[in-house]
Amino acid sequence: MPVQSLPEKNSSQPAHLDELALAEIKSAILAKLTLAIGKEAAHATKHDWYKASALALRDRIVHRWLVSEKESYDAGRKRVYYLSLEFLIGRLFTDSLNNMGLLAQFAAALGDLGVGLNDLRKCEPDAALGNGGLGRLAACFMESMATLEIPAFGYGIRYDYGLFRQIINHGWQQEFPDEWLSFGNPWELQRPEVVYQVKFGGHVDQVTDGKGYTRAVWTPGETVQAIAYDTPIVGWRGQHVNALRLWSARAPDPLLIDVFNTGDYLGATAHEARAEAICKFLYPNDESPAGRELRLRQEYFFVSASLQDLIKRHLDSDGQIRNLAKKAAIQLNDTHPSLAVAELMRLLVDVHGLRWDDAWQITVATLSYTNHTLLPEALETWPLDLFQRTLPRHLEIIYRINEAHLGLAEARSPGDIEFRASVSLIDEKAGRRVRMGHLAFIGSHRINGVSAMHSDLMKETVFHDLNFLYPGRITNKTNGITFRRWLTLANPGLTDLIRSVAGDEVLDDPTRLERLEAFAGDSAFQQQFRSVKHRNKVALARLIGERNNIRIDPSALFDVQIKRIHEYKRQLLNVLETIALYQAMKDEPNRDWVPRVKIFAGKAAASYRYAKLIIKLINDVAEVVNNDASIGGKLKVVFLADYNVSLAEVIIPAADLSEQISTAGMEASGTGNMKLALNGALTIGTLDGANIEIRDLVGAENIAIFGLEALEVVARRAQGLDATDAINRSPQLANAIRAIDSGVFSPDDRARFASVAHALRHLDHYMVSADFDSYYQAQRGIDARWRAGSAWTRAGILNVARMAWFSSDRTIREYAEEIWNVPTKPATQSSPARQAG
Ligand code: 4GP
Repeated sequence: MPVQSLPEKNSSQPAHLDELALAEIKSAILAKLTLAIGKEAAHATKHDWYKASALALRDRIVHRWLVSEKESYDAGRKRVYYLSLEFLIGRLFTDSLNNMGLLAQFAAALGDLGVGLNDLRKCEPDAALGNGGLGRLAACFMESMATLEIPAFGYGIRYDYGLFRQIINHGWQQEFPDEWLSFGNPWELQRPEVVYQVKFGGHVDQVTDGKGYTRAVWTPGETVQAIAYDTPIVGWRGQHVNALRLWSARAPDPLLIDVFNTGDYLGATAHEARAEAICKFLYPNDESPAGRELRLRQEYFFVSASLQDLIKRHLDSDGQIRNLAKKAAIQLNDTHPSLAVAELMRLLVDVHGLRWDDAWQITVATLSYTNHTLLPEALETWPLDLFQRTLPRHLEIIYRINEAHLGLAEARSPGDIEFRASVSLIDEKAGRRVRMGHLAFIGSHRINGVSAMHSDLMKETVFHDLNFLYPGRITNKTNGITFRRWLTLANPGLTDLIRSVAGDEVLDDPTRLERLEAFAGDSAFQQQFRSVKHRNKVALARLIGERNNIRIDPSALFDVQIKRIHEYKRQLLNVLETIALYQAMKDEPNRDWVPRVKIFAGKAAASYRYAKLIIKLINDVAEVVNNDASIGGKLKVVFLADYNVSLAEVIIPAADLSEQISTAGMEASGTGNMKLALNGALTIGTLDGANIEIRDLVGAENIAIFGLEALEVVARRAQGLDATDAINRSPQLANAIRAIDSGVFSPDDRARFASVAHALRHLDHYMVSADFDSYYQAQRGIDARWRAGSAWTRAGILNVARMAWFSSDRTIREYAEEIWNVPTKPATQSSPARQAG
């Protein structure tokens, strides 16, 4: 079967196009161009065409949206609310076209108008309203919730600037604002009538009424307005549309005219700037007190607006505040929205007049919380004084929740002061602080981790004592990814090949991927599989040539590590292996080396200096290796700048090897691991996060596992962090560290990486040195497999065939059944999906 790529034909489209529909689409696009953009076709830029097409598509989505809304409203259905400070969406144009079944029609209509759909696609900026995995998961979940026809709202912040744009300057990361809204945003609908007041500061008084009841009255010191912007998210086959509602902040009085007229122009808008700072920028650096305050204000702002909005919707349709838990399920994505516990209590008790105990029961029944990391620094805590200043009423509420909770703790473990201190909502150790992870836990009926191992570790580590106090609340929901974006759209060639053996039904039922198994050893099929991969690699090689001016050979092994730069993700381990391999090649230039291209991409948090130094190291190593003629181009190192969803969509289909090499016990799940395996890459990885479930499903022989296991990491750390033993055992490691330390890669500043060398020798918290040998050996095993050609391809095909379980549709079904208690569209399934674990 011929393999074609966008935009000529996409896998989900009918073979022949309806002429009438085509004419209608053309005239819709032209009408938008004239009436909404104000341009003649002859003068329109690509960007104008993109916007006109997006608006024409949006009209069609909005019709479905209104129908979806009406249906769920009329049926009085329970709704899901997904509260997340991050939605890492990427582009929506082809995603929405594909889900609406309109990709071929739009491509043909635009073709007739003399415009290429693929060119227009690139005009759309990525919506990068997230940092990494947690934000991308939220985007996959929004798509799956629409696909499964769950009435759902995503709630977040409409940041003026998303995740920073990364530029690599002489090897160093530099951050620039991401001006994603500068050309407008055709997807969103501003809702000027949907405005809520969000209050901050002030003081609380206890007021006794005529009947002798005392109640708290909060007199806030500041009000900020939240205005809604809705983006429709359409599910696969276009049957259901949900809204992603993002809040923008503004001051109630935009301009103090009196002050302005005195000539103090800055003073007249200072309060506006303070209000608008809330939605200015994704994740302000929270190293400074001002940054921390802004972060807390962001969290409360979006939580309060979202809860007010969903309660209003509930009251409009049900009328009874007491029924909230029956009609609404609120999922807290990480601790960022955990103020929802206190805010929902405030709204129920102070505003809607419920009794405390009833309000608490409703709160716990409505809320649930997903934890995404065990890193203690990511479990937010807020200094009491900041909290008191910003949210005095909420602090009172938290104290009262804590009182009952500590009473429970005392009953469970009488006289155990340490136990009480460990479960308390207030951390008394490092200055008094409010523990937001604890608050989310106590206020939720279900708490979930994102892979089997992560959920188990939650019980054993960060939530050990809370799990003892509230047994049965922790559950696991292993992450998933939407196959529509990460297979169908990102890899149309592979999709066509899969359809040729698994039938078109595979687009609705991923369990049909299993049908590939029968072809895994078939040499003709293998050849087709390889040629799809090769074409994707040619496309990536072209992009690398354009962006980095590095020539790479598409037939080399593409070894890919793409994710946030973090010590625990161990890009450093990968670089060390790169250096060791380079040295080995130099030592024996005539050996039959497997040609490799090491591809890195990812951003480091602006304030994370060590991670930024690792980026510099990768680029410095690249400079030396790529320009050393003595190794005959057998090894190339590429750092692709400004990693984002759209770049991932190009890299992933072209990857041969997927690096999932985190220190065991530290990666909660990973989702890049799933995307890469689904696209036929083999994984080299540790027994960490969802790698374990991937191994269980693809089979141990189709994945390369290495390194210390989580328990061994704990045991080794307990013995100390010195890695002299590991270095003494491994000449390759010793040489690689020496090269870094002596300035081989930094001749302009030989001491640049001294801190890295020191950490590798004596502060090996992330087990980079400890795991080096095992990793190096596993990589040589990869070389051997790669040489075996057919066996490599077979393993790649089996990876694809066995990934069905990692569809985010499966994950969302589990949330719906086991946490939210909402029905979903029945699965179209030919055979039961294989279970992991
Ligand atoms: C990430 C985890 O690091 C990753 O393992 C997981 O797959 C992802 O969440 C989705 O659950 N965590 C974050 C974060 O992105 O900011 O903590």
